[in-house]
Amino acid sequence: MIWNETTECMSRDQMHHIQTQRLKETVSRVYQNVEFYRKKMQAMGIEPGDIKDADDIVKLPFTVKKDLRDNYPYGLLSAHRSEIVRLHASSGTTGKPIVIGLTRKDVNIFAEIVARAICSAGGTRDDIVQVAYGYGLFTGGLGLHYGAENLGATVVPISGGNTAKQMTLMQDFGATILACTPSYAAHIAESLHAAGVDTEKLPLRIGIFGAEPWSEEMRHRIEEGLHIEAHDIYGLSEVMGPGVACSCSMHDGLHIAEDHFMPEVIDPDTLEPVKDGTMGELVFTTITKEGMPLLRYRTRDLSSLTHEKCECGRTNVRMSKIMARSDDMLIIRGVNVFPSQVESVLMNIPEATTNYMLIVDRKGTMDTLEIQLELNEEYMSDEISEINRVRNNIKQKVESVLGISVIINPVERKTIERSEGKARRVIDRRKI
Ligand code: DLL
Repeated sequence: MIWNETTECMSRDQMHHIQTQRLKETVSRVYQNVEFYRKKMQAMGIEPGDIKDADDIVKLPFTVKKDLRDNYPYGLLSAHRSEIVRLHASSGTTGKPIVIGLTRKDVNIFAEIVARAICSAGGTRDDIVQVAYGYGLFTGGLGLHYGAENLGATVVPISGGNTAKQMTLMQDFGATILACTPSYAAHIAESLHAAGVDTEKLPLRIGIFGAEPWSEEMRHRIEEGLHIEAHDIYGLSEVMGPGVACSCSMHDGLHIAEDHFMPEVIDPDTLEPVKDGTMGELVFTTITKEGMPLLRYRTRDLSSLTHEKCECGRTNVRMSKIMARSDDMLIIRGVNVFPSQVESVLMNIPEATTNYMLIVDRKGTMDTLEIQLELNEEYMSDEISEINRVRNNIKQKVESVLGISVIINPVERKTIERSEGKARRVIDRRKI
């Protein structure tokens, strides 16, 4: 089922027309109301009148996270404070948090795009949605909550954590959809199995997972563990929150709600847009937001776009699954390594559980990469030779993909920290 056929299945010409109109309105709005953008545009010698078509987006200035920090908390608001009905914030790893203000119209659009996303994942008003994303300043909990209510489904607003209660309520209330981070879904699956619950007998049928990178191989693991179909939902607080894009039944990329968020993919070095199919940095311009519209916001997420036809019937552009952020890249002995590459290999190895951690260190002048990994009990052996066989097999597979030597360290069960939200999969001791 498609939630909003008019906007999700329109022709490219119609979409272009709508985007042109909305982009012009947004540019005028921020030029008028936000000093930061007015100054930036003046410095570039452009005025709102120069934006005549959606393709003119390339003339506009970029926005980066630092701009949000520098204007903390209300500097980028484009609506009067009294028009703002909700604030969200994201702490990030360093410095001041960033704050996002939504007007009533923004909040309604947020609920619209999440309803679309749940629907494209196969959800209907008959579903019971267990929202195990964190509620609060994070957009995950409230985002899924209002989207599911808008769809007309039954929401269980349990928030993240308290896994024992998650398991009890999941069974008692008969949840059919689980919404949380993929790492938390893996943890819930593991906990259900450990408690002897037969997940095949649960009514749970769909997972709506996102907020962190996860490989296709991890998706299959979670699908097997929970006996569900798992979908990928993408978004970021600065742009709105979850629902900026979501996978459909084809599982071949994520449809972007491009009538609200115009995407571009750029080469992060030259800042020039790249062609469809080419990986680069994802950039969004919000074209309907009132509270805090952003022009050409650089997400740091790496993806590519495709306008190819999708069998699901939606015509909205698709972005490829985000496997990494440019800031996630580790440089180990001069070689670029993305943690997701390691995950893809590990999740194809039957002996590996979903619990792993990468530890990067420096011994003398030499970088080292250790992979701590919990192995499946059925493969755990007291025989040193058997553990060595498994370790060597994993080592060989990971090294052939990464091209650098790694240390595989099978650890005791339950030694690796479990995630209830966004997982931490890398410890880089070189920075400590
Ligand atoms: O994580 C919003 C969200 C909540 C998305 C729930 C999906 C589900 P932030 O905390 O601002 O917002 O973090 C945004 O998380 O720039 C990506 O790097 C990453 N991210 C979000 N969704 C995905 C995904 C929320 N499906 C940042 N795959 C983004 C990979 C994702 N990375």
